[in-house]
Amino acid sequence: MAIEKLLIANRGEIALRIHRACHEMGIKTVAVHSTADADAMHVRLADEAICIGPPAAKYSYLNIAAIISAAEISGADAIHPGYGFLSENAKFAEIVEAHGLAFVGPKPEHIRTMGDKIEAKRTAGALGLPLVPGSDGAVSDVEEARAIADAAGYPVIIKAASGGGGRGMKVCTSPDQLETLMQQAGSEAKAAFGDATVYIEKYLGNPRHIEIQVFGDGNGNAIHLGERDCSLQRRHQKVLEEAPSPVLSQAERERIGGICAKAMADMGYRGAGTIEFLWENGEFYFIEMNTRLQVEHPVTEMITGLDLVREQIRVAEGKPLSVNQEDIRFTGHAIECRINAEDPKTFAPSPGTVTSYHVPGGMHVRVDSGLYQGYKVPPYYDSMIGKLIVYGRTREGAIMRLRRALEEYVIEGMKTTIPLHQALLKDPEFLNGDYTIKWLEEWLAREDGQ
Ligand code: MV4
Repeated sequence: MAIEKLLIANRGEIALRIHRACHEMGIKTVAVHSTADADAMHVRLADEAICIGPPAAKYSYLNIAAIISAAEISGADAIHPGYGFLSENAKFAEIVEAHGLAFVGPKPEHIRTMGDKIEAKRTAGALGLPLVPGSDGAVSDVEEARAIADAAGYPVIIKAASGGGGRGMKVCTSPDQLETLMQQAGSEAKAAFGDATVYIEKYLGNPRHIEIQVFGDGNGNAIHLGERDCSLQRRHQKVLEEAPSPVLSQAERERIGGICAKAMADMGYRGAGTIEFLWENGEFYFIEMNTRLQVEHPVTEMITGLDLVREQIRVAEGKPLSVNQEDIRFTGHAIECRINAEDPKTFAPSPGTVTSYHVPGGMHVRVDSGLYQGYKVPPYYDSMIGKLIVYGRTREGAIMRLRRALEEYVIEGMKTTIPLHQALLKDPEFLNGDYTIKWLEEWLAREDGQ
């Protein structure tokens, strides 16, 4: 099935990213937007635009009936969900397909499986991915929990089956806290997700977060596109990502990548996916899989030369992947800075009108952003207003280029996290690639004290 018109069920920079891939493929686009986004760049560029509701996402970007209606009225034959919003909603994917539309994403059953963290872990284990030691599934009984924790060794972490993004986790350092923390985790999970189910893992104290980009054609063929190091996070929000990871050798990349690609081939996975691991002392431990295109996908695009959105659309059309594993070469180094409309010290949101604007350019510099002079950043959504991605032949070269690009970047009318990135790029430990998931928050606390 050839896609001729695609509806973009998202907003901001990713909506623009999807629009660009479509127009490069000769595909017409339909933007759907809330009343707050009528002036967005992707709405202006799209071939058609349909207002689907008020600012609150619940009534617009999460409004399945309104989005399906917009697809029917405009005659779109596919829907791309982007990231966030409905991108990992299995029910939405089913409804899209039931209306005879192509869902630019994985099969609904795979979205559902990976959305349940216990099912995801069981599936990953059966497919041969290395797991964090811990419970085999849900744990409800305290005696069972004790036996599992004793076997894994303290500290352990209690996680919500319906959790993710770091919500509903409890670290337990000794047996006498186990019962209390299990109950707390269970009731917090119930309140947050409507599901009290929890499971237990050995707690890794100081790992890196390394994720593998995978791609499947839905017919048993799959490839990996290497890793991204996303260890630099604050409160489970990524701040800066890079590819390749400063700690992996080509042999280690091929080994874990090969395991992931084989797993995706065996399950008949379709589209883009990211397999998240914690990495400690040279070992990978699966934690979760994301069944969507991720914010940080451009760093992978820069080191592989592959257009991931184009590839997603191709497989949604039923075409094979445009490349084989042997065609993929990892060249150079890419780094992405997430630019948020936030105070760079307190991280308080800072929406406003862009009064002065200049984006960096030049060789190997990419800016994915819907901003323009005069644009008013609405206060209702995520504070990320753009991404600056640079490429260099080496990590050092990429860092030099990133400093130069950040120097050129002018966004006036609101506070942004540009100064935070400039400070980070001076830190000797960052420059050495010497950081873990705890490093950024400790660095911020130190910076705060100075
Ligand atoms: C862990 C962990 C340590 N040990 N699991 C946080 C979000 C969710 N995706 C999984 N998370 C973690 N799981 C075990 N067994 C530490 C974290 C974690 C973390 C992971 C990735 C990136 C940043 C993080 C920040 C705090 C905790």
